[in-house]
Amino acid sequence: MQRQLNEIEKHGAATGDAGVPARTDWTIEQGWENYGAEEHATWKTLFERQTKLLPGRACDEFLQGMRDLPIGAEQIPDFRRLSDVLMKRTGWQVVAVPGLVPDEVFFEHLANRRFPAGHFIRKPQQLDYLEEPDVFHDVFGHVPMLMNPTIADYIQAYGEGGLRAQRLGKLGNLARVYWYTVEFGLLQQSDGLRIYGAGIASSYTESVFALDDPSPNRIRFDLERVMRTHYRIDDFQESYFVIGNLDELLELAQVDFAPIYERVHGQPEYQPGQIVDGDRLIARGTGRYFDDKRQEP
Ligand code: HBI
Ligand code: FE
Repeated sequence: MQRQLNEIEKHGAATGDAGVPARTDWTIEQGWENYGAEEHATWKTLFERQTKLLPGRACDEFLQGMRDLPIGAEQIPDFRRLSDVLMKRTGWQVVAVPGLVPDEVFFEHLANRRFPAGHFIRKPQQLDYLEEPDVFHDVFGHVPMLMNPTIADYIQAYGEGGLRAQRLGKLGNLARVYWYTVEFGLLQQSDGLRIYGAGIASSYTESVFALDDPSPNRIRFDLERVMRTHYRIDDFQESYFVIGNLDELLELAQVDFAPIYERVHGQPEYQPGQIVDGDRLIARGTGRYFDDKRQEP
């Protein structure tokens, strides 16, 4: 997280000379008319390969959300058109931001059912990995799930929970819940494991790795367990946490986290690849991919 925040400061370009955003909520105009042919072409490349890959991999709700949205291969979507459809369905909007925004600003948007989406698109040489959320990650990865009423309410609750967690000094714990659900969550469907996390759904390589590679652990989601688990922002996850259905997230949104933060406080934390007593394992990972990497010079 710290590393991500430092990134914000470097992005003076989107802010004024003093690094201060023009609007206090950090929103900007998407400036849809200003995208060039090359930027639309990058979107198309990403869109087409991901759209081929996801049927049978993304959960049914994701695929349905995608079908119902004005999103296609030819152009980067116009946030105004997305918001029109989204607003009618779940009361959400998509607003443009320059990239990562401060936590408080991010939570305030979510708590008000506004999804802040990066307005820029990655460069053609960064197709497979970038750290900052761009329009492909934010729109392709997150917005289809926001068409689902359950996820729509869960992410709003996360925004409200984020503001509370910040006051309690527990943002680290909450961020892990977000990470292992909204960003990297897997769902047990009757016909097998599926992706619902946006970080996976917007990544070609991780969409395959998370479901098919024997290396990572796949562990039944447990709130306290996840609050105690570190995550990696620079590579595939070593463990994925699996929910049984999306309604589990809504139950989670109704839980008062304050006493749980207290319980978790001072207890041992877990490394991303660690398996611990009490884990309900869906698949124990071989760790192979990560071991190989650690041996690289
Ligand atoms: N800003 N644009 C954007 N997108 C994010 O996902 C995001 C952010 N700022 C803070 C943040 N995420 C996280 O640090 C919180 O979820 C904890
Ligand atoms: Fe994201």
